[in-house]
Amino acid sequence: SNNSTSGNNVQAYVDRVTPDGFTPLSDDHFANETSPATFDYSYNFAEDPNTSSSIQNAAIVQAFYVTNYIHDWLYDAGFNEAAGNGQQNNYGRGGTAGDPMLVEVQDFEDRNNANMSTPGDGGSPKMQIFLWDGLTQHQVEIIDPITLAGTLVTGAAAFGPGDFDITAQLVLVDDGVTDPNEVDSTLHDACETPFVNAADLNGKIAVIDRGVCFFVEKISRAEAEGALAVIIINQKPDGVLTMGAGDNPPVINIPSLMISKTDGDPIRTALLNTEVINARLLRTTDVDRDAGLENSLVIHEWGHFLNNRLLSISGTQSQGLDEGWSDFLSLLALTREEDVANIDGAFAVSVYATNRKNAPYFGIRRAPYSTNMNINGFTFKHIADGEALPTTMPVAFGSDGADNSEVHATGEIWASMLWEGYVGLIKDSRHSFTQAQTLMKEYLVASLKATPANPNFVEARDALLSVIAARDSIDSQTFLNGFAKRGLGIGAIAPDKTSETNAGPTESFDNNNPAPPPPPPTTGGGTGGGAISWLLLLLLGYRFKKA
Ligand SMILES: [Ca+2]
Ligand SMILES: [Ca+2]
Ligand SMILES: [Ca+2]
Repeated sequence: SNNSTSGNNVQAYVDRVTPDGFTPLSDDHFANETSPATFDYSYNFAEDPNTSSSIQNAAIVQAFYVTNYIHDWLYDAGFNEAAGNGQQNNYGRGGTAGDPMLVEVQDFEDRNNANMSTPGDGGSPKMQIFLWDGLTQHQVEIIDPITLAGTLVTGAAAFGPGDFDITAQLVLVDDGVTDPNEVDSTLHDACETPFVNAADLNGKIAVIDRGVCFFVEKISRAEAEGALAVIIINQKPDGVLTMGAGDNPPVINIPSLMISKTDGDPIRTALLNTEVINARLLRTTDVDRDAGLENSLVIHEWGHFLNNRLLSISGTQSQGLDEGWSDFLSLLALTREEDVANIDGAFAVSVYATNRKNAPYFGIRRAPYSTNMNINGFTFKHIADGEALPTTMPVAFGSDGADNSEVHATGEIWASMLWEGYVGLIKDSRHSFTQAQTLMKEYLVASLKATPANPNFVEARDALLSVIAARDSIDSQTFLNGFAKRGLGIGAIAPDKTSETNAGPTESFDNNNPAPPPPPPTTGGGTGGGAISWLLLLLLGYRFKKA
């Protein structure tokens, strides 16, 4: 209707209640107008997005607006009714109607992700957007003695309070039993009761060794003796880890954090020497993040609808291209004219949803997108499993390249190639920023229409170059330069489409268009033959060797 977030192109609502889809007479809801033709809801970033329908409405309206915007924006570039877009009513302009996009905000089915399903024309595509975990930060500060003072890296517990700030004296638990099968100092593992020094724990922070019994057993025993909190010392040299609750755990009401063996051994030794140690245990957990506000994520998912309506996609390599096109659509839609001054800088996606406070630079991917090879140095070979990532750039994860064929990882390579071409368009003084963006949008939609089913990288490249060459030979050379810079030049050979590891890409850095054919022998009089041959070549587009 025209007074809620249910329109001809998009129906957006929260899907908080099973079953899947809008569930009438439940907590599932659309957002309604706040005044005629106005949807005015404010979002409170300090508030848990689960808590009020008002904050949910803000997220619904945001996702509704963005998905409608992309519908109209791509419509102008050729993704219209006849091309199979999603609309309730097609107004007699071809295609199959009855398929508005369903946008499900705060979807109950998962967390820390989003997805898109795309049935054939006439079936509504469905975008499901999940809530993402708020950032958890935690640490142990040793306050005194000065010889041990400092801030220690900690592992959190998957149980007990999420937020705390407790300062107290440390007490090493002595359970009086050294387990014969354990080599570690199991007098302090808190696996036997009663504790020899149980009376010392009240109002203190218990220090307990990892091992032999469950974390929750140790911590609940300390809690029973009045401990305010627990520090677990890892007994294995593997740093720290998140402490799991195990099956049917007791309810834990006190804070706990793990410290490493390296940090913990000197503390245990000092406590055994009856030194007085005071420490602070600190943990904060931010509220969830609603990915309905993450425009780059919403547009990425929208891209899957575009890609899968315009071509058939299956197999590891094609699905990697699908992810790359989707990331690129986000970059294309969100890059603004004021970004041009730093267009060779770093452009990350899903920074808000992933909420890596310590490393927002990366967003959700291994590296941000950039034409600067020291920021993003991916080339074609990096779609293959086992190809280590460049050491000349920072990466968030996956540096050994073991999982390069994972579709989002492979997508990074394709999107960085498209980004090269687009930045080339932006830098071309013939185009204003708006012209470059519009051209790119049109080239993208046309190339998806021209790409064969289940494409490999070379086929996807050729489809794009051919549709661009048909319009502007300078732009097609710009894109070829970008592909060649990233190893997908003229002589590149794509992995076999059936490979599940994208094995064996052959790189080429050749950006030279094939030489024009020699002019036909002149029989006298004609002077325009060579020029006509050139012109035909430009109009038809170059044909590139396919793998
Ligand atoms: Ca759903
Ligand atoms: Ca539902
Ligand atoms: Ca349709």
